[in-house]
Amino acid sequence: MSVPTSVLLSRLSAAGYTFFSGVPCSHFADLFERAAESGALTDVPAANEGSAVALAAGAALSGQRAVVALQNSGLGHVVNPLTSLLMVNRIPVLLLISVRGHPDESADEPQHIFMGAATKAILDQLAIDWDEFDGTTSGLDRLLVRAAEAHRQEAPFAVLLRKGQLTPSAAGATPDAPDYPLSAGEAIELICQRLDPTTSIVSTTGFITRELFRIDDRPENFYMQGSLGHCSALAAGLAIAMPNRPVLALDGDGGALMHMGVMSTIGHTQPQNLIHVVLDNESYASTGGQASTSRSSSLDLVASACGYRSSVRCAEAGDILKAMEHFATTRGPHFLLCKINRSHPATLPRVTTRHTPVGNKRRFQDAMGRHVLEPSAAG
Ligand SMILES: Cc1ncc(C[n+]2csc(CCOP(=O)(O)OP(=O)(O)O)c2C)c(N)n1
Repeated sequence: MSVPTSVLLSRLSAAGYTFFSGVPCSHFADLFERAAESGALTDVPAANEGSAVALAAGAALSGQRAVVALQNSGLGHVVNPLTSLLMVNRIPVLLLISVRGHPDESADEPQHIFMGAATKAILDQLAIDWDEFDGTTSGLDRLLVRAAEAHRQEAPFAVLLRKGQLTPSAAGATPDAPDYPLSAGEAIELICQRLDPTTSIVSTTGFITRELFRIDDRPENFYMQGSLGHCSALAAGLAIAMPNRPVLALDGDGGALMHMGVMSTIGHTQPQNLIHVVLDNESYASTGGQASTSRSSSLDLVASACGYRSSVRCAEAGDILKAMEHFATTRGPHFLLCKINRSHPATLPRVTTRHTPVGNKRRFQDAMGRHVLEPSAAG
């Protein structure tokens, strides 16, 4: 059972909510697009879920009712502002949490298993009142009454949603797709063409990892599904620990924005063997193409300002090749911002069709000739 996004938004607005923030999940159908065009809600796109809660708390302090939509993977970002901001100051906010890896559903991708099993227990542990949405309009109304009661006690309330419980609204535009010439796949092919073959590639969550897997599934690839936003930090840790091995972080704009502070760490620590690539389609393509905020930011200038030794912005094949050739002969850290369009093949293979996460990790460590721990029999 499901309700159209438009019904959810009109019920939220009837219940007095005027402020909306969050980070998309593919289970939210067109919620973010419709919230952005809704005249009744102030829509504020957040770089990560913790910021979304703080933004909502700011609106709540002004007397507005605020909603934050997030995937349960974002609960990790949210625990700090939930506990040390909302709970301690008694600031009411409504959380709409899409539950990936729900224990009652068929198996989800591995990165969702632990959080899927722990979501309700975490909310219980934090003493946050919550309930599951049953996919009906009357069920939604009941939950909003419960949320209003919680808010009267100056407390947050969480609604847990499952896959398919929201259906896209018939009307409404999708955000403008950027019309840069290259797709993510084409940009990855060009980058791989000019790469030292020993380069360790760390790829970010979502379609970018699946594209790399489709194009060149090599042992030197570490597919980082999950932990969105931490791709460049993991790559930097590897580069710092293994200064003689070239390392490339294959990041997205959503992932890079999520923890942009790591760019300062990279500039500060100067791993000379690190190339940080951001494939910037100005959106979260993996969850449905919702707009990110990268269109109004210049990540290449951020990299320069943070102290990367070189930073290049490009959108054309020739410029990518030229930048990669320059990076191969000079000291890093290097930054490459590739402005790309949003197209992908109709079907993208999943890494899990060939590798378990642990299998991928072992193959990657073998390729580097490193085994930090003796592998156990499992996995
Ligand atoms: C903490 C967290 N929040 C949200 C998600 C859901 N999610 C998975 S991929 C993705 C989009 C990432 O966007 P970007 O880095 O720009 O790459 P693109 O999808 O555009 O290739 C999102 C929001 C997640 N996995 N983890």
